[in-house]
Amino acid sequence: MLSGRNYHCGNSTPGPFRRRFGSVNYVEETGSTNADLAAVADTAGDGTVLVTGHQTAGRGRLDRRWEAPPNANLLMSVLLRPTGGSDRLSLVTSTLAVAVVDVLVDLIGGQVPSARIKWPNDILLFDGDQLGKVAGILAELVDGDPPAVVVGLGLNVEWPGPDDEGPPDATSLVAAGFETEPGSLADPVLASFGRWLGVLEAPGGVEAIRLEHLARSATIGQRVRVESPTGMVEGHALDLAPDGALVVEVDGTRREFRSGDIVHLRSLDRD
Ligand code: BT5
Repeated sequence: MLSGRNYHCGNSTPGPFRRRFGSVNYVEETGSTNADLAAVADTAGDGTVLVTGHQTAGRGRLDRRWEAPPNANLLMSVLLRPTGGSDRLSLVTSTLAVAVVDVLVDLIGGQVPSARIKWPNDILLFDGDQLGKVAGILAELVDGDPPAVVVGLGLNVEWPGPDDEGPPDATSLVAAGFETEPGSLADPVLASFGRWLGVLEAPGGVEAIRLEHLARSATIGQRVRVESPTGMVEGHALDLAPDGALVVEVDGTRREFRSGDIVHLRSLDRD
């Protein structure tokens, strides 16, 4: 059982997609919302949501830390058992990234900055130049029959502000000039995520999400350095494979990367 109370995040988004998620559990503080949902994956239903005001052991990929002071940013995780086939599992990160970009585009309106996805799991803000990483996504597979995916989102709302020293290359909505609160973003994110999960799970959903990710990608078309478990290479980011892998042309050969970090070399060159 999840402890905590329900989180009142408004009813602004009626319709079937919002109902994909159960009640939104809220705890003031925890270690990691991803770890909490993974721990109850045996019994928790599809669409269980946990939001917290503060994580004492927020995690990124590869045991990295996800930082945020109390009550400044949106920190949430969702447990899912996607339908439509196991090929959907690896696309949950892309699906949430597409959903978050749409929420940010709505919030920002027609103005700069723009929000785009840096493969595989970052959301960046750009105003011509790169302003920084405004959100990170961590999807973790939990074994079981059927398996579950716990996907977590850290969205920088108030921190790091313009005068704060945050993690390298981090930015926030407030630093980019958008005064908003973490609590007001949970519901729009869930509504958007529910909508895009519906697309993922429908027939043709794998290709549909690939195309939506491509349309919001900051990475495709860039010269990139890929730091992967198999080493470091430089090349030209060409495409996304159906399972979300990054297709990079390296010395005339197409290679696919399913994990790793990338550096956008063109934006480095411009600095
Ligand atoms: C991520 O990892 O970007 C995934 C972050 C997922 C966080 C959410 S919060 C709710 C849920 N519960 C959890 O415990 N986690 C999820 P990665 O790509 O490995 O990036 C991690 C790196 O980003 C760190 O090593 C720092 O350099 C940097 N970083 C840490 N906190 C940051 C922040 N608030 N904003 C921007 N960058 C940050």
